Amino acid sequence: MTRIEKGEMMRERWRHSFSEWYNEIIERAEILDVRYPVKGVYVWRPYGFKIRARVVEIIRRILDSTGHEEALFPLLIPEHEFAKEAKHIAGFEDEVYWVTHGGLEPLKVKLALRPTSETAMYPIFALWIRSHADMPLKIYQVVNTFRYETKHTRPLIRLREITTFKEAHTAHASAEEAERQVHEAIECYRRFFDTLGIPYIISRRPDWDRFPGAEYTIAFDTIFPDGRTLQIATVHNLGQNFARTFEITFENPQGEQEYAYQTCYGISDRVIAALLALHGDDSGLCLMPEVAPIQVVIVPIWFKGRKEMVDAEMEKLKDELSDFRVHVDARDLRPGAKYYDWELRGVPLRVELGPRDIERGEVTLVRRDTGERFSVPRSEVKERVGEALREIAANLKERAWREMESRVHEARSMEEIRSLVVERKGVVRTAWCGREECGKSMEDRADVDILGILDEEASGSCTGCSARAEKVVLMGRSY
Ligand code: PR8
Repeated sequence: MTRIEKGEMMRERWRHSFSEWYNEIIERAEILDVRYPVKGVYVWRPYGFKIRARVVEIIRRILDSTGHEEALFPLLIPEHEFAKEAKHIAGFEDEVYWVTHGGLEPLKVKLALRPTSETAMYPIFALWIRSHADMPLKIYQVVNTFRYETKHTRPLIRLREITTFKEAHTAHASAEEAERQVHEAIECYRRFFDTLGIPYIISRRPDWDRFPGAEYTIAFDTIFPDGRTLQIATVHNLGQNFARTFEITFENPQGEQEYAYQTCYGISDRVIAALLALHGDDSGLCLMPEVAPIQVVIVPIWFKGRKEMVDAEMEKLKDELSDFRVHVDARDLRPGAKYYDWELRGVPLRVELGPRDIERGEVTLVRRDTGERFSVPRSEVKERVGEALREIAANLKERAWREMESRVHEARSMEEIRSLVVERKGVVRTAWCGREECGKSMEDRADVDILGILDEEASGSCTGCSARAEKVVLMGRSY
């Protein structure tokens, strides 16, 4: 049996009862406690929190190395600032939580819990930016935000308290610079998702689906095993819209006052949802080594009378593997019970050490992603563990891309759109004339959304109206 076949055999339930699998894993692998008594709000448990910390570390590293600076703005936004940008408020008003009282006293100015921080940051950007020399300004923060979601809430996917909102906001002296920033942001997110082995499709949202107040929105979507897409990152070119509202002006080299050009881009807990969901199987999570709280678990195989010898060897082995995040499972349990636990939690590599291994001068390694079990010489253990972890990361990434790509189909008629998305649980690429009216009618007729416009040349005729096709669009059903 090939490695691929072996891996696939372990993904029956994951594939066919994905939603059930996901909800169960989040709890059983101790990622979140979902019993908190507020809808759409969950508790991070220590194991999940460690994964989260590593994911956040990766995006911080990428942003810091590209000249972004981390800051921290307040959670509360006064109503008069929040309401300034008309389209923004129109887009968010039914999702905002309001603080109306301080103790028993009604507040004179209502305060919004940030659903996103444009209206918290930009009045301050207006104070910071004076001349073109103050730009580019590239600020980010990692905070919680609140959105009163009315659609079905789901752990990490659709939250009312988004606990891991990484938002970046930039200001530039020209439209070209802002445009270049959009590309830099896309590159940052590519690197981020590539590190996490999360496959993605990049598209431009149709105009009716762009971020409230933006000129245009570029989105990253991934596809879950149930065929639904999940938006995992967005990059927005804000043009001068917010700058006009918040009076963010600068003196250009000619000595004239101009409005700044802005972009903003964000990711959320959804990235962690994708990380867990896409790399799992029927036994539980399969964590990417880069973010696994435990990369290698050592399980001793004790035989009567040989426990001391195994324990002594195990200590030595642990020291030899100190470059990795190693955990020794010395609990008084059967090895099988321990295997089960660590498989559920997605530890990438297991090392088994028993008297026989010791006599032979070997250790046994077991890969979480493929279930492969093999012996390696004790003298090479450090190199072989490193090698196995690299192979696991590469395999998880490759198999996630393969799985996602297998769900994308070409559709040439309305019937095909419907059947490929609804029955085959996929996502389709199809031709579109570019007219909003026709796009919306395609969505209605197929009961499938236009997710985005792909950066590709269109040919032939529009699937919706038979006029000349101008664009290739991605259609599917999303979370
Ligand atoms: C902005 N402003 O806000 P965006 N639960 C989990 N994740 C979510 C939820 C939710 N309820 N809603 C959105 N997201 C801009 C850019 C600052 C940063 C995730 O953009 O509204 C989605 O992955 O598009 C989305 O792409 C990201 O937050 C940013 O939200």
